[in-house]
Amino acid sequence: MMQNNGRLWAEPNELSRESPAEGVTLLHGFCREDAPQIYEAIRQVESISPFRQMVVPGGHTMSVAMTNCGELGWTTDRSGYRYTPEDPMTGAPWPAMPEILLSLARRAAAEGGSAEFRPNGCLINRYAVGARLSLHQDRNERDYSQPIVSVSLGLPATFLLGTLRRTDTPRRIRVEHGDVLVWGGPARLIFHGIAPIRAGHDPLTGNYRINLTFRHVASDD
Ligand code: MD6
Ligand code: FE
Repeated sequence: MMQNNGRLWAEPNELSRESPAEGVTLLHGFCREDAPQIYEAIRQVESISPFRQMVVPGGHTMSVAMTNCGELGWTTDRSGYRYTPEDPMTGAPWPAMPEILLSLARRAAAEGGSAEFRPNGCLINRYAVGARLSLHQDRNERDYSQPIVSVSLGLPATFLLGTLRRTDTPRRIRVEHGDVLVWGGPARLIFHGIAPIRAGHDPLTGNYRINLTFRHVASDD
């Protein structure tokens, strides 16, 4: 491991941990070994609730394709953002969260200091080359006491790490295949996004980046 400007640079295939901001832990390579089985679980989910490009309230179609697993799934359409127990595309409940995903999320949260993480929703994002996610806050969960665990697979990306103010220039953090970000506490509501994905090929996912974000969503009852 080498020091470079105070940042730890991991050798390829080495595990390392960084804290790019208070409340954010980057576990580099945390799920790289399990990635094939994780990806297989995503394929199962996608066979029930396919990836689709959703429309935001302003009328624009997102470049990122999304699906969900778990009790509650995040969706958007012309009328707004919300969590629902059913997939609006199929009318059926979102697929259950596969055990391998639940266990990964809980182990990563514990590494990031949250031993009691109980995710009940997982948003799955699929980025083709050129797809991006503009700066946003994750605030539809209504319970901000638990972290978000965010898993990156396939093509690398530049994660835009902002602050609590939308107008601050975000920092750029590279996230790669097998990396896991644990995100909570003082960072829970910071603005963030993903810069346009650059062309490439990944042996597992082909021409895509896949991201899983596990959350605890407060239910209505
Ligand atoms: C992505 N992630 O990495 C999108 N949100 O594709 C997110 O929007 C995100 O990674 C909250 C916490 C962690 C995240
Ligand atoms: Fe987000």
